[in-house]
Amino acid sequence: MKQIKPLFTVIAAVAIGFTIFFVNKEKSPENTTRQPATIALSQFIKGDDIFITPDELYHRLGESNLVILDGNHPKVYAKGHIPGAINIGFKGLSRSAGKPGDPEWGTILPRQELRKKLESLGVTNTSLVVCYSDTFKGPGAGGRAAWQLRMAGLDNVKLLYGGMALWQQAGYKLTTAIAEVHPTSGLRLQTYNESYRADQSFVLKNIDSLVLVDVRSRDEFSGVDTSRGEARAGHIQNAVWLEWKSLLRPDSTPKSAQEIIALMADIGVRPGDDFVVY
Ligand SMILES: *[C@@H]1O[C@H](CO)[C@@H](O)[C@H](O)[C@H]1NC(C)=O
Ligand SMILES: *[C@@H]1O[C@H](CO)[C@@H](O)[C@H](O)[C@H]1NC(C)=O
Ligand SMILES: CC(=O)N[C@H]1CO[C@H](CO)[C@@H](O)[C@@H]1O
Repeated sequence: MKQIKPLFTVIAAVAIGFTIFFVNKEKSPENTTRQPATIALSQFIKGDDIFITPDELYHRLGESNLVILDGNHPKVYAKGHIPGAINIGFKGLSRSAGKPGDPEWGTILPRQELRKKLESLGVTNTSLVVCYSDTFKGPGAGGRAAWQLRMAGLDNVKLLYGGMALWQQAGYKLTTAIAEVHPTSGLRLQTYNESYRADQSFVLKNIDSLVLVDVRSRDEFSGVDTSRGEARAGHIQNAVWLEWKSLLRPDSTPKSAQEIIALMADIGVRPGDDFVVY
């Protein structure tokens, strides 16, 4: 059976998953807002590989091999998005037929369907794909897409550091112009890398030894909040709670590696340990 992610791969999942946290309702005029904190990607394992900074993305806008995927709700996208970004929403690369709790609902599209979908979005095997979202309105969507694309073997896939909020704080504009899409063909995807996911049978089989981390709100964890469409209230047996927001700073960027290590230690996870997050 599958090996589960080492600590920093999963931290990446979480960081990847939930980058933005703080939203400027107004579009900021260029360069009138404060400068973001120094960005030290190399403190994270694979940080330079996984993230792209707002400055780097800005300087690459317009490059022919760049595909920007916006994971926000279509209504948020319509109000403003990064120039050239194509809206895929939260479940754009996932199976969405049926309802939460149905078998396979919300899981990654089968490989041939994913390939067609990505070709329709203009992705080739040499594209640089940048994913982002707005965490309050599209929580985790950018990271979810980046995670799925990496699982399918596309290695030139990046998550925008700090998401849409840091982009704006850095002084870069949003647009309401709908991006032109240039469909492609000939994309090659790998057989999915199964080390990226833990399925139900794996979790059940290992339930007594596994560290399971529930990253939802405290009320969802405790079963008080049943408003999110989950099939059942509460959490998986033995899961520990660490809310996704607690890994982020108020400016939507990840906390430092040292702070994250300390938070993980509080739930009994040390660097190098395996765990499953949901
Ligand atoms: C393109 O496909 C090849 C072969 O499958 C793979 O080795 C390479 O990493 C892919 N490139 C990107 C950018 O995903
Ligand atoms: C699957 O992903 C893991 C974690 O990123 C990596 O170590 C491993 O080499 C990958 N396996 C394949 C077959 O690409
Ligand atoms: C869009 C733009 O011109 N942004 C600039 C804002 O200011 C910083 C530093 O002062 C520049 O690096 C950006 O290019």
